[in-house]
Formats: sequence, structure tokens, C-alpha cells
Amino acid sequence: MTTYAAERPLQPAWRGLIGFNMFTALALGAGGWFLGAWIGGQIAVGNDYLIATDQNDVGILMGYLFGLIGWLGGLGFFNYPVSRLLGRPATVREKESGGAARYFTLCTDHKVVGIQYFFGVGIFFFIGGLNAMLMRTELLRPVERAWPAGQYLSLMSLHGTMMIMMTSAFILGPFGNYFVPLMIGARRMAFPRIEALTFWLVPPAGLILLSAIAFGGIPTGWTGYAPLGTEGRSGMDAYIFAFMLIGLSLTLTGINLLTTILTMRAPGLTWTRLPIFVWGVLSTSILMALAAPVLIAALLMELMDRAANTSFYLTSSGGSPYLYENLFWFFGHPEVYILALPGFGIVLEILPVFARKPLWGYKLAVAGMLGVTFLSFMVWQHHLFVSGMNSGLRPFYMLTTELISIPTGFIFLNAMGTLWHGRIRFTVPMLFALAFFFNFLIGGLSGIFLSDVPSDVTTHGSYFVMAHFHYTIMGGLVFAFFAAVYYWLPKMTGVVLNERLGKIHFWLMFVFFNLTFFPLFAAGFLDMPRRVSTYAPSLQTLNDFVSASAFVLGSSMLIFIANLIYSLVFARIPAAENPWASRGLEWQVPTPVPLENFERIPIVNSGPYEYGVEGAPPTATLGPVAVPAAGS
Ligand code: HEM
Ligand SMILES: [Cu+2]
Repeated sequence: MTTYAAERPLQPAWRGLIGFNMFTALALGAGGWFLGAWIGGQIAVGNDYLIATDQNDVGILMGYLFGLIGWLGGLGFFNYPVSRLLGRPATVREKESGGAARYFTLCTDHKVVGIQYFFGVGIFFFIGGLNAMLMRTELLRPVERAWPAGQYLSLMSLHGTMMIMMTSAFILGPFGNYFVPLMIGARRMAFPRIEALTFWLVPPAGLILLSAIAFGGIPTGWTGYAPLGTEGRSGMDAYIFAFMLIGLSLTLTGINLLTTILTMRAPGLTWTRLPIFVWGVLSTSILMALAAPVLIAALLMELMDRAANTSFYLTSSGGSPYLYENLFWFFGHPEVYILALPGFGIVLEILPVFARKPLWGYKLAVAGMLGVTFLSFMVWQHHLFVSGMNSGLRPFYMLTTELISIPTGFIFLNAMGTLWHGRIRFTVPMLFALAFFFNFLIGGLSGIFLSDVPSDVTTHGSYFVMAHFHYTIMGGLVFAFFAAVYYWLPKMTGVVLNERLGKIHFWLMFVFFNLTFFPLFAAGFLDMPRRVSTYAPSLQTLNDFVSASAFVLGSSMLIFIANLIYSLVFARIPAAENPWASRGLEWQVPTPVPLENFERIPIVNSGPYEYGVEGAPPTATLGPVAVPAAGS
């Protein structure tokens, strides 16, 4: 049974600060850190394996753990379990009618969580972007200048880890949480409190990662390879703890979305009527639920090696760093599809709306997504081609990797079939969706060179790899993210984003993205190595060009932020209920979306892409239906 929080009486604004919210959480989190660090210090006394180093990993890790507990307690995550233990009745919803304060606390409304994700992840993504600007500043000169080698390495690791951590839920966090219930005709997610938890794990993960700066930095890049990961300074504890929190958040997000989609679809929403974005979310959720726990396990062992004197990854006492590489990439490869698949979902969702045609080859698209999901668990050793793997295994992993291009190719076929003879409207979301295909094609084609053993042996560890994965992640996922932003933000915020600023943002980002990263393929072939701040002097002109382009690329984000502030704070032009004339169920509800989403659960009549199809019924029946009288 559902119960609702009573409307609270009016009170002065400052009173809102007292209670279970983000500010209390920060205070308790900081207090917890000191308590934990002190307890850790007590534990460490007399353990000679710790005395041998000049740092106390136990203290730091206990600090993070207690800090996390304080943070979650301050947000009110323990109230409900405790009240259940005391025998109070079960409730589903929490703090859903709290005005703006909802956004700063544990709120179980999936729409609030979506917006929390949008801003929360956005802030850390921006910090990751600033790191990139600092690196490109250093790379203006072929010799060491602003940062000594070790600091550059740390900066690079912070950038890479922050970006991967934050973009793992870049689309599922804001848009999966906000729109999946609306698109499947549900009132909420299957596990609303867990949904809130998945978000509130992200800010501590970001802050803890940043704290690595204070503890000697991260020497390993985003992959945390042993034995360096075990031997590195305490900054590695920050890396491990933060990435584990993200692993936990991803696992829970996956399970929650999977359960929601499997069990809460409205009547009439058959598998062949499911919006393609929801299929993208479904396949991503499978990957999250199966791969992210492996990351947690791999990192937990590294943590134990550092703090509890175990030796899972230490050759000196019988462990194997090779084990780490295998476990890490067993997560890491599915992870790249955790990044890519939601992007496929978004662009295929958007193309039919702006081409005014049904999605071409719907079933092929579903098969493509599920094919990618399945195959992505069978390719991880392509990251180990040059790590001393049994060379007899190489052909197998080369084959499976190249096979993945087949289901991925389906997505491109869908796009071409949908665009063919369409009446295309070049709106901002459509431009971003089209750019996705352009960029991802280059990313995918360069990936073939890396899946092929002979060419991987020569390009591995060079800027070729760097260019490849920025084309897929930034050119793919980040462009798809902005397509979703411009497409859905009018529904989420109730106001229109400025179209002209949107177009300036798009063109700057598209042109300068390509100018930044395309030359890096050449830099790779010319042997510019990854992860170091120095390079051959002959490559300086190329690098200066890249850095200059990167700075313009970075500034295009400022135009987006300006647009956001201008449109949301100053202009506030109300958005129409269905501004793109979309058939999607999420556009058939009022703006702003009511707390309960639907007055009654809709009945779905047809698929969401039947644009221009003669006699297609409306997507769903939303109003009251006449119930036939008994006996008639
Ligand atoms: C303005 C945009 C960006 C620029 C200019 C940029 C630049 C760079 C540079 C210079 C490096 C280090 C290269 C090296 O020394 O090896 C790097 C590494 C990396 N970047 Fe970016 N980047 C950008 C955006 C992104 C985005 C959006 C993501 C992911 C969402 C991302 C993920 C990574 C990763 C995973 C690494 C590798 C870290 C490692 O080797 O461990 N970057 N980037
Ligand atoms: Cu891979």
C-alpha cells in the first residue's frame, strides 16, 4: 500500500537546512572521515607491514568508509530501515512534495532523481573537462613545462577516471530514471529508495576521487593496474574506494531498471511496442548488473593487498598482476558498451521523430543491441594482446571482437533506413543525433585496427588509442547525451532551450571535436606515446593545433551552460506539451509532469514510431475508458 508524506506547514527558509539533507550529510561525512581515520590509526599501530611505509592506508580507507556512512546517514538513508525494524508500516514514497528542497535530499520521485543526476554528474563532468584543458596546456610544448611528469600522470588519471565514472550513468542516470517509467506507463521505479541511493553514491565517489590530490595522486591511469596500483601512494586508496562506489551504484541501477522494465509495463505495451530507448536501457542494465560486481571484486582485492597485507596481485608472494588485468577488463569491456548502448537507444529514438517516418528495422535494432550485450562478455582479452597472453588465444579474441561490428552495423542500417526519403527537420537534437553516427563511424572503424592483432601491436600505447576511444566515448556518448538534453529537457524543466545558442553549441562542438581528435590518429602513427607529458619535438605543430582546437571545444561547453542559465533562469519560455510532435508516451502527459505521472495507468494501443502510417491509432489511451455495464 502507498502512503504519502503530509504537506508540511510553511516555515522560514533557513529551517529547511536542519534535518536530513545534503548539508547535514556533508557535515556528518566530514565528521565520519576524522573518526574513521582515527580508528584506522589505532588499528594500524604495531602492524609492521604498515610501519614500513610512510603512509597509513588503513586510516585513510577507514576514513572514507566512516565518511560514507555519515553522508548516507545525514541524507536519511538509515531512517527507513530503522523504522521498519521498530515495526512501523512499510511505505513506498519519501519527501516527494518538498518543493525545491527535494533536490537536496533522499527523494523517491524518479523525476527528481533524474534531475539530481543531470546536475550532479554534470558538475563532476565539468571538472573532468577542466583537467583535460590543463593537460592540453602542458602538451603545447614537447618538453616538461607546467607539471612534472608525475603530476601530469596524476592529472591524466584523474581526468580519465572522473570521465569514465561520471559518464557511466550519463544517460541512464538523468534520462533513464526520468523517462523509463513514463515511457512504459508506470508511476515509479521498482525500487524507489534504491534509485535514490544510486544517485547519492555519486557525489561521494566524485569527492573521494578528487581527494587523491591530497594523498600523492594516482599513477596508474583509469585502469588501476597492479602491481603499481598496490604500490602507489595513498591516492590509490581514493581511486579504489571511489570506483567501488560507482561500481555499486551501477549494479543497483542495472537491477532496478531491469526489474522495472520487466515487471511494470502498462497493459498493451508488448515487447515489440517497447520504445527503442527502453531496449537500449534494458541491454545496458544487463551489462551493469553482470559486469559492475566484477569491478567491485577486483578493486576489493587490490584494496586488501594495500591495507590488509594480502597478495592477490603481488607476484612476490604468489599472486598475479595478470589476474587483475583479466578481472578489470572483464568489467572494462562491457563498460565501454555501458557507455555506448544508451547512445544507440537515444539516437534511434530521436531519428524517427525528426524524419517523420517509422523506425526502419525495429527488430533488427533490438537484435543488434542484444547481440552487442551478449558478445561484449567474450572479447575482454583484446586489451591484453600485448600483455603476455597465451598467443594461441589471440585469434579467438580477434574474431569475437571483429564480430561485434556486425550487431553494431545493424544500428547504422536502422539509421540509414529511417533517414531514407524522410522529411528531415534539422533541429538541435537531430543535429546531435546525426553527428553521433558520423563520429561513431570513425571511432568504430579505428577500432578495427585495434582488434586486429598485428596492427594493435604497433598502435597500442600510442595516441591512436587515445583518438579511438575519444571518438567513441566523446563523439558517441557525449553527443548522444546532448541530443537527449535538447530533446527532453523541455519536458523535464517545462521551459524551452534557446535554439540559436543550441545551434552555436552544436557546430562549435562538432567541428572542434573533430579538429581536436582526428589529428591524434596521425600523432599515434607517428609514435606519440600515451600518458607522458613529453613527445618528439617534430610533433609540436600538430599538438599545438590540437590544443588550440581543444580550447575551443572546451568553450563550447560554456555556451551550453550559458544557454541553460539563460533559458532556465531568465527567459523561461514555457514549453509546449509535445513540442516535437512525438508519438512517444512520455510526451502525452502534461508539462510539468504530475507527481503520479498518469491519472490512471494508460493502455497502450500501438508502437511509438508509426509516423505517417495510415490509420495508426494514438500510442495510448490515457483518459478514462468506458467500462461496459455488468451483463452487457
Ligand atoms: C575537451 C574534451 C577532451 C579533451 C581535450 C581530452 C583530452 C585528453 C588527454 C590529453 C588525455 C591524456 C592523453 C595521455 O597523455 O595519454 C586524455 C585521456 C583520457 N580521456 Fe580525455 N579528453 C576530453 C574529453 C574526454 C571525455 C568526454 C571522456 C570520457 C567521457 C574522456 C576520457 C578519457 C580517458 C578514459 C582517458 C585515458 C586515461 C588513461 O589513459 O588512463 N576524455 N584525454
Ligand atoms: Cu574492449
